[in-house]
Amino acid sequence: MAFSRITGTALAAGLAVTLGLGAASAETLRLSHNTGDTTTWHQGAERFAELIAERTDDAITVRVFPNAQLSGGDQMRQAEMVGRGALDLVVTSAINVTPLVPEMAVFSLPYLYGNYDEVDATTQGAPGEMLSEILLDRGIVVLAWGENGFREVTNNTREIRSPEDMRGLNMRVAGPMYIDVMNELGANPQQMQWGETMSALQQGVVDGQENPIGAVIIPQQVYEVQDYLTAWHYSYDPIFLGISKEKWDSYDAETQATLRETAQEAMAYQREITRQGTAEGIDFLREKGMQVYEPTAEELAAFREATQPAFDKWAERVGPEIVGAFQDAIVATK
Ligand code: X2X
Repeated sequence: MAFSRITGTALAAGLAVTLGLGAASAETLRLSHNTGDTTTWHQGAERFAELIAERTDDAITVRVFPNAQLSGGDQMRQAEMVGRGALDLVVTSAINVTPLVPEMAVFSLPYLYGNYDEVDATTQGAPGEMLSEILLDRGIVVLAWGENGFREVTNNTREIRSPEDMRGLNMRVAGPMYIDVMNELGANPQQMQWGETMSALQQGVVDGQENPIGAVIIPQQVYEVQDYLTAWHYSYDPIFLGISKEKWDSYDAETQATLRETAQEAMAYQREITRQGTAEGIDFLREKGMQVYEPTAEELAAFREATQPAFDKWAERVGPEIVGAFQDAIVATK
């Protein structure tokens, strides 16, 4: 008798939890991102989780899932899942969204940006808003823009100083625009999940890859499996913290404001630690035994020229209105 009473109580308590009948009607949102738990993406997401729990008295808590595990390891699928409400929150980079929203390629057009001021004039200004509006049409509310960073090339075959040095290298790339860029350079690009890239590099399935120093190369220890890095700054990649529109619309204006402000703060922190890690990164990588090459202005101009056809092709896909808005904002910083 006593046994069944206890069982009954436990069952009732279990049911209350399952149905979300707790006093504070707390909810846990799932946040997916597609890098490991050592990256600045993860740190930014965790900062958001900490602050949002604090500011809502645990009414909203966020659980962060790294390595695209909620989308079966498919980093491109996350945005689409958030768009239809199958995921609550996402932190991902622009290139991952280009299959769903080709306009997102604007940020990563080869050699669009020369420095961080130019980046900030777009991601933190009206040009970024243009992309946020397009994402909203796909069911994703962008809460804040963060940073993956300027993507630098690494490989195990030779030091890269000129476009010719890229010829014949088997390169892992993240997304469709980089396939075109690598083809222009005479390399053999292969699109691959980030989650499969480290072992592909280790086993020599590919010779090289490209990623930002502070956000990915250092925290994911790419230097352990790659000998050469060239800081060619060929393409910038922002990240964003987004929430499904379905979830967003379920909140009142005050909760929405808290979510937005908190995301802005978390991504500002994420940009700061990413830039810091990048600034200290080249020395660190040399200490770890990597051969790091920093091209001259002339050498950079040669890479820019060689990748111009990919710029033109993707600028056309993005459309002149958006590309023009980005270029105007960049010129205005000079
Ligand atoms: O897959 C990559 O290279 C990464 C982690 O940088 C992106 O998500 C684009």
